[in-house]
Amino acid sequence: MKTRKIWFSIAAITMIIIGSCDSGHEKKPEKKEKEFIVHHEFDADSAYHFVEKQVAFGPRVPGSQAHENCRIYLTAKLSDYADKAIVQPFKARVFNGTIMNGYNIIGSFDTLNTKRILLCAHWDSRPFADYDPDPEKHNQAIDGANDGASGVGVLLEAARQFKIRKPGIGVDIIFFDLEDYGEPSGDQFSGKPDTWGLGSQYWSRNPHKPGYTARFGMLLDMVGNEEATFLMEGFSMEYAPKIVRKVWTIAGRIGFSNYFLFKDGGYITDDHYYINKITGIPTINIIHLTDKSPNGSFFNEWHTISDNMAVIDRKTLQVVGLTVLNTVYNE
Ligand code: AHN
Ligand code: ZN
Repeated sequence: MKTRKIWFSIAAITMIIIGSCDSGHEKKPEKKEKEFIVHHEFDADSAYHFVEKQVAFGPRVPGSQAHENCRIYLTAKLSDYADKAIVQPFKARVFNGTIMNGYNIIGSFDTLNTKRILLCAHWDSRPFADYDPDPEKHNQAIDGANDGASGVGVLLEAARQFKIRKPGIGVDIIFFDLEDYGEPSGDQFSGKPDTWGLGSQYWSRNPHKPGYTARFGMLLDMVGNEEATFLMEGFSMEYAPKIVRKVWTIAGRIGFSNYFLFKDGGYITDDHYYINKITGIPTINIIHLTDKSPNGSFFNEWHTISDNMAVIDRKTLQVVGLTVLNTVYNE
């Protein structure tokens, strides 16, 4: 009798082991693909309106009244849409040695969630039209409708959407200041490094929350031109190749493969470069790059006084907005 009992026990244990091995195979977590749900809501007119509002203040050159008025406007909008909004003031030495006041504007959703995504754009506009075809205009400030306001406009509309439908993950939207105060090209060009992205350099060294981190970041720059092409920018591919491929794949999946091209672009020293280098958060740049422009890799009106509302196209704002929203909602 005893031996029969032992035999039963051995058989039972063996069955349990085989059984658990089997279910272990089926439950391999990396094999379980999350179902992709397409998010359709993004109001292009609303995004366009947010771009228009910024441009209407006049060039948002740091130190100017327009800059201050726009800061108040953007802070109010983020306070309205996000769970928490703050302004991070800082001082930075610009290329000519002057110390200037800058303000990063930050809106956070689901503030206690430790899983986070960072979305960013720069809100200042360039004080010099140093690439204008007319040399007389090289010292004029630009509207920066595309270079600056477009990315902020798309993210404000994204914020408005996040208030309607919660992202399901923590999100921080940062509008960086003093991105575009880089040393102007010209006769006395010294080639000083790191004169661009002063707001992102400051934030990367002094994040709004100590020890802040995120799964990944997406920077939007020049996302408003008609039929814009988003090439795979060099630093993004160096620091965050998986995120580039993830986002480009999502863009293709929702019908925007004509905009997001699986084609290498050049290396652009932009806010994402400092975020990657200083914080280690893998961050990509969704930036209009082309090889057709007379200005090299940027859009035709880049750093000219013609970077105004006339270059903004609702469809492109929509394409970028939906790509960003679908990436966030499916994370
Ligand atoms: C350089 O041209 C080195 N960086 C460009 C970054 C930029 C300027 N983004 C918008 N305006
Ligand atoms: Zn610029």
